[in-house]
Amino acid sequence: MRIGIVCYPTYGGSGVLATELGKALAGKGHHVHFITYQQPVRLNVFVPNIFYHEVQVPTYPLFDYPPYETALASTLVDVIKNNHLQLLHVHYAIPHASAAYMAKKILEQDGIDIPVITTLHGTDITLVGKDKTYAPVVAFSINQSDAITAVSKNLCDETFRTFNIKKPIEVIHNFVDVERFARKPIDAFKKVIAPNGERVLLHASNFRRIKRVQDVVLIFNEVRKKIPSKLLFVGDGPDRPVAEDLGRRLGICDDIRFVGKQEQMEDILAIADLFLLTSDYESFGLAALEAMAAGVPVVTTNAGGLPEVIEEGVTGYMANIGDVDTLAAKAISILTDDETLQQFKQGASAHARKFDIHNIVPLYEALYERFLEKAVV
Ligand code: GMT
Repeated sequence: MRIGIVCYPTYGGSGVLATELGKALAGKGHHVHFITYQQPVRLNVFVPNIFYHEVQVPTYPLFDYPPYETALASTLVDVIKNNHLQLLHVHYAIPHASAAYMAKKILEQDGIDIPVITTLHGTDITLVGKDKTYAPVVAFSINQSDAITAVSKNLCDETFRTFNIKKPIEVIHNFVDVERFARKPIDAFKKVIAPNGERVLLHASNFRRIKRVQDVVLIFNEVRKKIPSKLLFVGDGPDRPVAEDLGRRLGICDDIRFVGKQEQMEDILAIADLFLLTSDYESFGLAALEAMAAGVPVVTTNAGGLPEVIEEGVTGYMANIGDVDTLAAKAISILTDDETLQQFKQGASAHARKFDIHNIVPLYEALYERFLEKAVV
């Protein structure tokens, strides 16, 4: 198949998922064309049947806001036509679903019918998408998609609750390449982070308000009172100063390390003992799944789709949003003795296999195949 993928190229989960999907499809022999404004961060390999088309957004003194959506739609028309793409898969509704709709309509004039699949990832529905400045366009363009998928049952339900969607939404859970994440720890790295064999707690995100990174610091503060431990923050974003300030105020910043945006998550996860995710909402929580695949138990809120990913008492524990005391107590119960920690580590990696790339990618392929006969070859 010749497939176009549109996504955000940044560190966010939707871009990661879209890129990993494209790489997996290419590995199965499909031709995959990424169309976005920057090389996706996880697209860091050369593969002959992966193509990258950069969307250029020319500026003009008149534009306070260069029209990315128009540039994307025009690039889509060009790429689809000249590479004879058979299907377009867009990740994150805003503005990808509406740009895809525009491209589809333009191509119709040339007798080209390109099926559009829109995958909803979370905040495109639950936060940004439902803002009334975007909502009518989001609802319309989702409804115009030939197929809609959501990364969790929770997100599917939220979408129906939020918008008047007139089509079925298929749930295809996010996936992880379990083999890739099952790494041995790099001893030298572990020694730098935890020189005296302390437990390593980890949080990775884009530090947006929704992640409640202050709760991560508060949980860590409780854990380190009982268990020698270090906290590693991966990623960056608006609330990083919030976490830093709180760490300073609590006098624990010597035990907290911010390592910024990192590509080699598997190496970082390999030295971790516990992953913390304290979000107000997660449609799925891909970061938690990647942690589990690396054999790292998770303590998370029970928000959104997280209960679809975490097996309570086996891969870790969940508690209510903001219930720092319970989350800390759960973390301590996992980390106190080696035997318990080992059990949770095994539970986490075993459960992650249910979401292995080899189980989920065929679901997307089967969905694509349903539209193949419609596509222009
Ligand atoms: O979590 C983020 O802030 C990034 C965001 C994105 O759109 O890139 O992630 C969303 O999509 C991921 C992949 O499907 C999900 O695993 C995340 O749970 C979801 N984030 C939210 O719902 C807040």
